[in-house]
Amino acid sequence: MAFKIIETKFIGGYNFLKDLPKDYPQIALLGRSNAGKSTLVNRLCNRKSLAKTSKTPGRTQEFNFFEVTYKANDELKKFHLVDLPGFGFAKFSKVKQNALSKNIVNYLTSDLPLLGILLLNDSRRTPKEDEFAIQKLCFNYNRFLQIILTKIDKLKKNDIKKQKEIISKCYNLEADDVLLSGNGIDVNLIWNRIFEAGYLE
Ligand SMILES: Nc1nc2c(ncn2[C@@H]2O[C@H](COP(=O)(O)OP(=O)(O)O)[C@@H](O)[C@H]2O)c(=O)[nH]1
Ligand SMILES: [Mg+2]
Repeated sequence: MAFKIIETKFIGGYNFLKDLPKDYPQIALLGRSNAGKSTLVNRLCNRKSLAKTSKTPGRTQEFNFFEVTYKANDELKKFHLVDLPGFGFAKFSKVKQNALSKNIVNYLTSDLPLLGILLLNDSRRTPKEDEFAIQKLCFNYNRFLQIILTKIDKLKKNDIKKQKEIISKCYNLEADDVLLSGNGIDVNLIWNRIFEAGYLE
């Protein structure tokens, strides 16, 4: 489908599910703390610092909403990109970690207009229980799930294919099912996959 991103803007950060906007369809970025979620929001929106990135893991604890206006079939439409809090941040107390995971699970299983999840996986790490739990939830709740390997520029050329194969296998997927993100990687491949999935029209 032909589409064009017209405008992107930050709407707000929210702590409680009850406060989340529900006026437009949502696509959420999910992944371990420091996986590169906010960086990918900026790449997708072609902006330097729309979403705050950080070298210190565990900074984003809010649900950050970005409004994306796009043109498809000569019509202007909108959806929300949602930068979710990172999970599995070891420095948080167990109580805080549990509260954050609960918030994420409640969101994934809510009746909000959540069309799909981009699950970010650092390309140097294999997925663990948390990632598999999210994959299973998405399957059970019929949410479109796209795995994205991040920080590809940190890998040697020869290791990219290898990591793609190893990590996709962990998720029980084919190597080409997973997409890549990193400095110098064309972000349009991710946009294409989102629009191809047919949830946004
Ligand atoms: N080299 C490289 N660094 C990245 C990439 N994506 C994120 N980072 C860095 O990883 C750190 C965490 O990124 P951030 O987007 O804040 O992760 P988040 O916690 O998942 O939102 C920051 O220092 C980023 O600059 C990437 O594709 N390549
Ligand atoms: Mg972040």
